[in-house]
Amino acid sequence: MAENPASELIRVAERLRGGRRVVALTGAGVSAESKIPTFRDAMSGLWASFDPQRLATPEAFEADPATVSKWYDFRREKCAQALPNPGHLALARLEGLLETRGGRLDILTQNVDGLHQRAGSKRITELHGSIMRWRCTRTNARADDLPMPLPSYPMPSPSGGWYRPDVVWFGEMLPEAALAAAWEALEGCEVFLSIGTSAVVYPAAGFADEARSRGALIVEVNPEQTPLTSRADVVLRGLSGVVLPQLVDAIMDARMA
Ligand code: BJW
Repeated sequence: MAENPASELIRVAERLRGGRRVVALTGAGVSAESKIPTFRDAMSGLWASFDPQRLATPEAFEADPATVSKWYDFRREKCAQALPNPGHLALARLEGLLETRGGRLDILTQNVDGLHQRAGSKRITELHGSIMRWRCTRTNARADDLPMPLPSYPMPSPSGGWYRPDVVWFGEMLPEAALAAAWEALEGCEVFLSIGTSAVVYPAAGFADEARSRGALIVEVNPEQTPLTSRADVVLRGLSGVVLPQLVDAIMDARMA
């Protein structure tokens, strides 16, 4: 993989240094170096023959709640065992740096693994829910303390429903509070970082254009091309666990210069 020209990194670092409002939209790629497979990676072993895009729907749960519950429980355990990687930690550092200058970093994450929280980031909006929580299909009551693994698939809830993962499936609305927080963050955004996402799932895939319409610099961090690449002002090619620490170091260097 080719290294990014230092000038590009410095350009973004300069804007981050001068910026007060930064938004980071994160996707599964940010957690890839924590050994959590990205959403579109083939699942290994037992799950190799299942298509994640088909399992992540209300229709799949309706048709086969046992298989869907089991798949999410398998992934819940993987997420619980995973550790934040240098990319998560760099974003937590960036938040601290911006805060000391009276600025803020809002992380809008499509990830459901809770690794930004565990890395120490504070301003996090979970757009697609959390895999660590379950929700009753009858009452919507949430539970984040169910045994791991679950005792049965699916697991009945006390009110006569089933526990489903508290995530947002295709065709479902994002939580209202999460959407409101996202729009508020985008409102004053000066630098928009799109990190480790294939930029195809809406509404999150539309956030970069919203930020651009408000004058933000659009930066993509990804080892691969995405539909956003051609519309980004700067593309930093590479793994987020490598590029993000370089970026934060560059801000620090510029501060000391
Ligand atoms: C690295 C890396 C490293 C690898 N470092 N990078 C407008 C137009 C068309 C369709 C729609 C539209 N509005 C709504 C829709 C329908 C639908 C949608 O967007 N469909 C598209 C597929 C076309 N959206 C919805 O249904 C949403 N609901 C909604 O909008 O409600 C209103 C509505 C409904 C219906 C119609 C119209 C309006 C809900 C979306 C919910 C998505 N949920 C999931 C599952 C969550 C639970 C779970 O995890 O199981 O969220 S789907 C899945 O995709 C998951 C992810 O969060 C999401 C995004 O994936 P992400 O994060 O980008 O991961 P990958 O795997 O795709 O990409 C990884 C990237 O990382 C790659 O680019 C790699 O190169 C990179 N990478 N290693 C940096 N080390």
